[in-house]
Amino acid sequence: MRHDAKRFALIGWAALAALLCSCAGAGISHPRSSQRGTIAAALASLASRSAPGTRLHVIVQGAGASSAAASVGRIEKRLGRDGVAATVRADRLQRLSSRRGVSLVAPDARIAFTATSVSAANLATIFPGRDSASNPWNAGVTGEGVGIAVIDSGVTPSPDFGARLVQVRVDGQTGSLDDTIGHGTLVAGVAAGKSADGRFIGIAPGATVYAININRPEGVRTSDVITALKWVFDNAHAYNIRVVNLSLGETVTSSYKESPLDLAVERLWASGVFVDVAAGNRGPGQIDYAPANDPLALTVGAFDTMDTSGPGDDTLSPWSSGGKTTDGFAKPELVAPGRHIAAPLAPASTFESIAPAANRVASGYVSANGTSFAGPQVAGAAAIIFQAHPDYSPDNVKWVLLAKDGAKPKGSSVGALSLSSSYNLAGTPGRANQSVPALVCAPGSTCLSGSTIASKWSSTSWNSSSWNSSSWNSSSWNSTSWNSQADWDSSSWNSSSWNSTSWNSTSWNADNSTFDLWG
Ligand SMILES: [Ca+2]
Repeated sequence: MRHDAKRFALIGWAALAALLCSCAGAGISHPRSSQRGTIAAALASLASRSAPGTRLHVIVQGAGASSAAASVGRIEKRLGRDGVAATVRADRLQRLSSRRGVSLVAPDARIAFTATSVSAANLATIFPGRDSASNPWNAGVTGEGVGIAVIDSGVTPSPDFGARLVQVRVDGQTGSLDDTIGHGTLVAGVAAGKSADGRFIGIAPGATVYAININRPEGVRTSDVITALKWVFDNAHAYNIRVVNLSLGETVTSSYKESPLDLAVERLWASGVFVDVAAGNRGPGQIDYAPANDPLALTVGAFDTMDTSGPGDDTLSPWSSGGKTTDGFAKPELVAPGRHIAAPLAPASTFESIAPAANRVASGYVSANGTSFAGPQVAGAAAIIFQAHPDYSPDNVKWVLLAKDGAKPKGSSVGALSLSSSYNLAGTPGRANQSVPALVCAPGSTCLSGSTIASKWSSTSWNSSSWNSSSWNSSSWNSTSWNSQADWDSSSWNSSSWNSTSWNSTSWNADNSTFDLWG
């Protein structure tokens, strides 16, 4: 798989953290010497854009890092037993990664230490205040250093994201990665945008957005989403992507036990990545659509703030999907504001051409409705919690968001996102999902069958080099509950048999018009 990360920031952190873990003796398994080391996507991209003789600053990891860096490049700094910082010519990067004992070559990126100052004083929007995001902002916690993968219609670069936006190119993807629909840019803005004037700020305005554009001329399919999820799986641990936002859903119902998309979501979850999913805009009783039907993921419904900042008049949006899944799980677990949510409007996009004048709240900004825009508020909240608590597992984050939720809006059976109380939890968090029969469990853990949870995750494994594409297909991921689908190998990821789900481009439009996206 080839990746293209146009921009990167803070990428050095993950590699550095991995090395520090190595020094402390945490378990890092080294690939066999016959295996080729990985070149981090951002570094491969940088090298492809560099002249052959350009000296690149890299971090080399693995038991043979030191000798490899010394012979192919120049060692600049030793970083413990199994790693060095080095400079190497761009045209020798492949040679370096192929050397015996090299597991990873990552960029030795520039780190910005400038504190992100975010103020809620000039906000033109209600939702960040309703979510109490200013509480962590005031403490300087904005999601900085945490990656949020936005699997959507792409995100168009703008000053609101600046260098915090990485446009991901997955294998076989050609052409512009910009957002020609407008949906993904809105979603990313709600999660992590920040306008220069401070009027439009997402929940985690310091987080890095990894935008994976799954919009396809022939229509979007389940396999496109799974391909994107696998990219996250392969790269999450290198770039510290802790959160995935999915403001999308299949158009056919399913049990999570027979959903390849839910299986992919659960693989990510067990690897340490939190996944939030928009509930959908089909209304009550319409919740059996993957991935909103997955019991591990946190499903987010929408309520109406009634355009007032006080919670007293807040009411569940009638189109917000909810109910009990065919597998018996109540969804959504949490609600967030989902009407009149303002965020950046992608230039030259479909939304730009169809947005009514009344929704154009400022030049370059539009307000929209839908659970699509409630979900990314939870994604931003999760990024903030992960910055404050990098040792939390996805089960911990889900627990803290649910255990410390806010009052229920009228008509809602579940509470509203309350970032302040979740962020300020004192003591040890509990774990969500403990009685859920998950589809997968983390490699190396005991996956209990039948009626108990799979995902046993520990923070020491986050930086392990064992997280790679081969472990995505590891047989140890398969719980006994998944025996009906025995043939999980790499060839099945692109199987045409998965393309029967009619996840097509019109569903974007239906999602927008039928459900009052602009109303
Ligand atoms: Ca209100």
